[in-house]
Amino acid sequence: MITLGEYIIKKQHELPNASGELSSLLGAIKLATKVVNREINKAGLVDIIGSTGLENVQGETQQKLDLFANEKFKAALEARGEVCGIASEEEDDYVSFNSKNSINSKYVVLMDPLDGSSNIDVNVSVGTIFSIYRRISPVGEPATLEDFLQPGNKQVAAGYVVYGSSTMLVYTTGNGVHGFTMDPSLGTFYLSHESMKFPEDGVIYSINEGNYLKFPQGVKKYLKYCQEIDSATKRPYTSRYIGSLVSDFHRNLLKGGIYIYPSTASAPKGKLRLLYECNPMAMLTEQAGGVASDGFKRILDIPPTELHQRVPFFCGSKNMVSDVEAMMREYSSDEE
Ligand code: P6P
Repeated sequence: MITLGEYIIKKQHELPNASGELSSLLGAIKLATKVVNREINKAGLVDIIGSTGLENVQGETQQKLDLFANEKFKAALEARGEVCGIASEEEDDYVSFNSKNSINSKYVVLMDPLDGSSNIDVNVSVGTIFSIYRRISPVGEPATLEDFLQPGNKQVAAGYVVYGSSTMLVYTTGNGVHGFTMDPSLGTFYLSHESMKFPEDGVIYSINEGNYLKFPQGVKKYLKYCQEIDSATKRPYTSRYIGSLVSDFHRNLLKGGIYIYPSTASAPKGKLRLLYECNPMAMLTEQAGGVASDGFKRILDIPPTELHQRVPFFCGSKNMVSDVEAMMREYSSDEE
């Protein structure tokens, strides 16, 4: 049984310019995860469920736990002094850390501190998503917007925490995807899933079919393909969607499957955010042998233009993504 901290140190030599800062940064995320996990596990007993009555920059109602999680991750990252700034779903703009330690650090973190948080009140799994880049702006100066508007292929690390039947932290530094399960009696993460891989094929599809009438033609065709009866290709597939990206992703990573949040007539760019949802999940996907695209092109190559920009998101088992991409191409002319 090796702990997350021991594993990070053991693998540190594999990191580019391995000087310990990234290891320390991952340690700060681990610490904040434990604090957030404790509150989530007793959410029904304390005044922390429900909404704040406030809205984030996306116009979405902020849950009390959204803000709690955001503050805990922000504080842990600033205190550790390895990060010069963060961007978050819960922050209108990026936040530059200007303490002496932080301003001289090399990294920035982008995060969705509590994804799927509307599920908290009904006791359904939620998650944290994080993405780590090396800063572009000069060390010793405040972080700038360009530090955060980097394409996903520049990430040095990415990961998620799933607060489910057990609490797991899954991350990559570009050398495979590794999962750690928390022992709640000790509050310690232990390696439980080393070198996680997306099965090339799967029989699970995750999408909000309530939006069917608003989907692009290629997605409609793919859904009908999933539902056809053909034992040779193990169809009909199984529909599994719980409204929490991290949980749907995690199940599909373990069992094989595809997660789709496409553009719709009412949301032409889709719903998920490129910088702190799609890019980190895409890095994990590719490191696990899967594919992540916007239906046409690689997520990690999309050049960001703004912090909270949205993109359509197709990710998971490579043969499943390949199938839907073929239908997206075949029917894309119908949409023009
Ligand atoms: P819908 C949660 O708000 C989230 O960002 C993802 O975690 C989840 O998969 C999706 O949105 C759910 O969106 O429109 O289906 O409720």
